[in-house]
Amino acid sequence: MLLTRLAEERLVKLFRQGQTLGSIYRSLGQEATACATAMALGPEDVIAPMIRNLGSMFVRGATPLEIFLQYLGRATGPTGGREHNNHFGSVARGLLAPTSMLGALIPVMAGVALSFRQKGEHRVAMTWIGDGGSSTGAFYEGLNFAVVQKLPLIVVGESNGYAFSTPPDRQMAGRMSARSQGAFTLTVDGNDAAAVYAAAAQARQRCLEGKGPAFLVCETFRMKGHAEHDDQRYVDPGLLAEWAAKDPLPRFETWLAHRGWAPAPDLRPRLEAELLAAAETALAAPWPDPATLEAGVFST
Ligand SMILES: Cc1ncc(C[n+]2csc(CCOP(=O)(O)OP(=O)(O)O)c2C)c(N)n1
Ligand SMILES: [Mg+2]
Repeated sequence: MLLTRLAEERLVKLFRQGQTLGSIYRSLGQEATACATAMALGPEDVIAPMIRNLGSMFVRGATPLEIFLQYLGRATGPTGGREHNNHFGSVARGLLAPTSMLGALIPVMAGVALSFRQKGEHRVAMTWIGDGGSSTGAFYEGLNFAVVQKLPLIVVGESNGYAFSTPPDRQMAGRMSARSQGAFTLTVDGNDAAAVYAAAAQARQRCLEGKGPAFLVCETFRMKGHAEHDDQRYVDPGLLAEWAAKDPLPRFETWLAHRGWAPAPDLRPRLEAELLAAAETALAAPWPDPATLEAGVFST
């Protein structure tokens, strides 16, 4: 979670310097919903994150250098400069590329889960969806199919108070958990990493027992605007203060401390130094050669 937070802070600096292609979509305050859910999976499971789930990519082994190369559009990045932000996958890591189309990953991951069952493999598929994204047709189709087919699919719902500048009650009827299509549904405090982990582990266990998909709704809050270019002037500052007090990072530190555990004292400076070095390497990396523009482009 700390790596995610600091990596995004570094990305914001690169954005302000005009170095990134496109904007930065922070997960500030929501790190537990991406990290603790992905942590509950086995290495054989497959995830498909969304833009605010960078933390889950780190859990699966993506490196800060890959992320920075990708955001800077460099030739040595995962997509060779053909895509930006976190839109890249890695089959070896069980990581499908995020996509911009809200909801589209749910039928895709229902298909992945179906393939696991058809091949008799004990694996689960996990993806995430925002409260706004849960109003799309693809969300309903995908979840409905998974419920009917009893597929090993976990959909993590991030109920974070906004979809762009739209509060959920202006976009959808009822609470997010009411849109479960009959899937086993758990609603958890999304800023409590230990609770999110426990709920995700329970959902995974049910999937492996053939009991069908789970919809894991995490109550959290988007602490920044939709992206760096959005100053979130439409958000009540009182709400931000309320949720700042529920920041998942210090809460998890407290949870650890109660058990006699503590992060290594040099964790933050070590991560900051690692991220700075990765950013400098990425800034020095080459741009794609225009002569390769058509590589990987197909025509029918
Ligand atoms: C199908 C579709 N409709 C609209 C958009 C444009 N869009 C991108 S992000 C976003 C808001 C998403 O809100 P939410 O699902 O709550 O996720 P959050 O940004 O809060 O994490 C919208 C409307 C899109 N990418 N895909
Ligand atoms: Mg939202």
